[in-house]
Amino acid sequence: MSQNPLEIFSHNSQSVSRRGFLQCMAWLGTGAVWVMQGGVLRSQTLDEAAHSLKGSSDFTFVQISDSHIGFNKDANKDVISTLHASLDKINALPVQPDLLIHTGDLSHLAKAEQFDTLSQNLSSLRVKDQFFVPGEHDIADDLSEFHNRFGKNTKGDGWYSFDHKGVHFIGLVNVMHLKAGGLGLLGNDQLEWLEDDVRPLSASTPIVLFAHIPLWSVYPEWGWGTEDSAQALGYLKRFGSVTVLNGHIHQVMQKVEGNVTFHTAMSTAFPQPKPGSAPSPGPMKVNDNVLPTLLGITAIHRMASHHEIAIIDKPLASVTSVAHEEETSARDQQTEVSSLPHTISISNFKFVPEILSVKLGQTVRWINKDDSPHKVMANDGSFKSPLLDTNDHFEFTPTKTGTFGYFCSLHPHMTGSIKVD
Ligand SMILES: [Cu+2]
Repeated sequence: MSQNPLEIFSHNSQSVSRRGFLQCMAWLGTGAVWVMQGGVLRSQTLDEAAHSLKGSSDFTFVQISDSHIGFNKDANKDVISTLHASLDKINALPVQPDLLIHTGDLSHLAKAEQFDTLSQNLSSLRVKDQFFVPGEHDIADDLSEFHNRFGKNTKGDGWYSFDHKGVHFIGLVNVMHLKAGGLGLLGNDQLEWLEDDVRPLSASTPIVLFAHIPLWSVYPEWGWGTEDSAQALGYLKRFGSVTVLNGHIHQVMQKVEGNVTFHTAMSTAFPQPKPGSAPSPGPMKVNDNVLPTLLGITAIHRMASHHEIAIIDKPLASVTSVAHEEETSARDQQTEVSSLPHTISISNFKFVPEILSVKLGQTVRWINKDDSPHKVMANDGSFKSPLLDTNDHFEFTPTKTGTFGYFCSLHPHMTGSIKVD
């Protein structure tokens, strides 16, 4: 996992220009297929896939991700419409998938009405077997709103497994109990459960593992990875075919490592920048006619005979040529930093200033200037904010001297400290 993330194969790899990337997306939309064979992903043309899927497809399932219901900023003011475009495409598939998997961030702010809106919309699907894992946006103080609707019959923080036509599916939760300076986390309880869960399976059982934050090191600088994923994957080493599906990064990235194929999905709501190509992750404003090509669904076809999994990424619309220069980044306009004393601005997924000195008795105020929510949490748990949406603030008055570390409990790579004297 020591690859430079920019060198990891993806549709927008260095080998293709931006124009090529968009043509690639359009090409995908018209039916390029990713096939996993013996642990290696390969692409097929539409004709090949249509032929091979028609006769030999055992079953298909579809993945959507990162609906962010409730998001209404510039990057996409109408996340319901773009969700609907995905759902319409799923309903129109010539072969209806057996299952739908949603890989998290159903909601933007974990509000009851946002979850309800998603449920209502998903009820229009012909696919009735729907499976979910939470994203960090689905946690308010806890996962209760998510659990009440989507986490029934799950274990621990919401992990579970099930079998479908010979494939063992495992849904994992890696957005809870995150630690300052860390990444996504599965935790010991879940790892132990996973080890037990797969123990009775024969090594020839195909495994599909899904979780919100990537279970591979996409870009740890932005928190795009899971601290203890190697241990989880260690339990799956003996299996011949393991497919890992994630969301969170709002773009397609794929990697094959031994018997494991990793795949991240696009968001139905808004795109995020390529790793390292912007000051921070977060909603990316792009030209309106580009947006539909960056939002999409993933259809995965499982072939009965060859233990192959074909992955089709299907953008909502096809745009054949849009110049790179037309893109703008919302974050370019987000460098505003408050000059008020004792104020920490949360901007571009950073606490500014990172270290703040105050006198005992003075109040510290955090203001979120990002289009993404954040949540301030003391390293020792002694104070925590509610979920802070854009322009929300939180105040805390230290009652003793010393240096106090804190982090964002949604994005634990964001850290800061307060020096009180
Ligand atoms: Cu955050």
